[in-house]
Amino acid sequence: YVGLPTALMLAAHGVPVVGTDRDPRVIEGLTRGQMTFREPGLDAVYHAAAARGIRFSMTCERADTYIIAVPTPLTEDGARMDAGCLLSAVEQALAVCPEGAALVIESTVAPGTMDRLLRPLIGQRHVHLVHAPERVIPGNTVEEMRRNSRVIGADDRAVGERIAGLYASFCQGRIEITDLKTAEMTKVAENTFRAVNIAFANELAKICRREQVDVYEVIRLCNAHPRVDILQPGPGVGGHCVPVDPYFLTEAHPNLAEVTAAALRVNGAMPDHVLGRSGEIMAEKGIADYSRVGLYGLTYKENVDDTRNAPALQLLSRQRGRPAAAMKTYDPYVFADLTPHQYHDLDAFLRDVDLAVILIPHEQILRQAQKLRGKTVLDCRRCLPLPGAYTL
Ligand code: SAJ
Repeated sequence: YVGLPTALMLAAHGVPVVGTDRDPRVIEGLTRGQMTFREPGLDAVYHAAAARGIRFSMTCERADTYIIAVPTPLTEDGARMDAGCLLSAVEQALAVCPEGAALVIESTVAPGTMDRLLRPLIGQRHVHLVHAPERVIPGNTVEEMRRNSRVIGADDRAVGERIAGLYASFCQGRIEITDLKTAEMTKVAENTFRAVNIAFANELAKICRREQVDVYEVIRLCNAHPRVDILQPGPGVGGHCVPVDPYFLTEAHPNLAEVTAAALRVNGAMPDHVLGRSGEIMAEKGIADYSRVGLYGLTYKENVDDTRNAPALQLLSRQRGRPAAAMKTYDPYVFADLTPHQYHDLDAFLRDVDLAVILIPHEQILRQAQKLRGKTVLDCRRCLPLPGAYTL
C-alpha cells in the first residue's frame, strides 16, 4: 500500500527505481501492469513510471538507497512489534548494498527499533540508517504523497539531506530532518493522537446516548470552537496503523501510557457496543434471529478494499460459535469470501435482512440510501439521510 506508490512516484519523477517484493505474483502482475490494489490516480502514476523505465524484480539489487516499506504488525499475542518482515528486508538489502548506502525505513516502528534491532545488523559496515515514516491516508494515497509534509530521521545530517532531496522529487510538502528516534516517536505519536481523539468521540457517543442528546450535533457545535477538533464516533477502529501503533507506547511504557491504554480499550470495545445496540434494536423491533441482521461493510473504512482489523471482522471473530455469528455481511469492495454468510450483491443482501447495520459509509450506500427505506437501520457513522435510523 505504501511501497508501490512510493516506487511509482519516484520513478515517475525521474529517479531510477527497481521495485522488489518477495511475492512472485506481485512482481509478475506489476510487470504486466496489474496493480495490487486500487487508489485514485495510481494507474496514471504507474503509466508515468513505466514510461520512465521502472523495473520490478524478485531479487534485491545493488543500489545506493533502499526504501523499505514492509508490515510491522503486532505479534499474535498482541504484546510486541513483529519485526520479522523488517529484519528480513534489511538483511536482503545488506547482502547486496555497497558501502555508503542508505537504508530508509518507511514502516512504522516502535521507538528505539532502529538502534536496538537494525543497527546490530549493520555492525561495523559503513551503511546509514534513515527513518522516513509514511503519512499517507489510504483512499487518497497519491495526492497525499504529493502534498503532505514529511519527517526524516537520519543518523547523519548529510545523508538525511540526500534522502530529503530524493523525496523532494515528488513531495511538494515541507520535509524536516531530525534524528532517528525523534522520527520514530513522531510517527507513533501521530497515530496515537488519532486513536485517542477517536476514543474520546466514542466515549462521548455513549455518554450522550445516556444523556439523550445527539452526539453528532454536540461534536459539530464543539468543533466550531477555534481550538477544538473532535473526530467522529464509529463501530471500531480498524486498519493497520491507528489500532496498532499505540501499542508500541503502552508495551514499552505500561505505567506512563495511561491515556493511550484507555483509548485502546475504548476503541477495542466498539464492535461489542455495536452488537449491544443491535441486540437492543432487535428486541424493540421483535427481530428474534441474528440471521436477519446484516452487517454492511467489511473493510476498515470507506471506499478502500483493505479489510485489516475491520470492525465487522473484529465483531464476528469474537462471536464465533455464538448466535450472533449468523449475521449476514456484504461489502462492495470485498470479492473474497471472508465470513460464513457473505453476500456479493447489495439487493440480495438487503432482501434477506430486517436490520441493516451500516458499519462503513462506502459511497455506494450513500448513493443508494433509498434502498434502505422501510428497513430497520443502525447507522454507525450517521452517514445516511434516513431520519428514522438508529445510531450508536
Ligand atoms: N475512524 C473513526 N472516526 C474518525 C476517523 C476514523 O472511527 O473520525 C476510524 C476509521 O473508520 C478506521 C480507523 O479509524 O477504522 C482508522 O482510519 P483513519 O482514516 O483514521 O486512518 P488510516 O489508518 O487510514 O491512516 C492513518 C493516518 N494517520 C493519521 O491521520 C494520523 C495516515 O495519515 C497514516 O499514514 C496511516 O494511518 C499510517 O499508515 O500510519
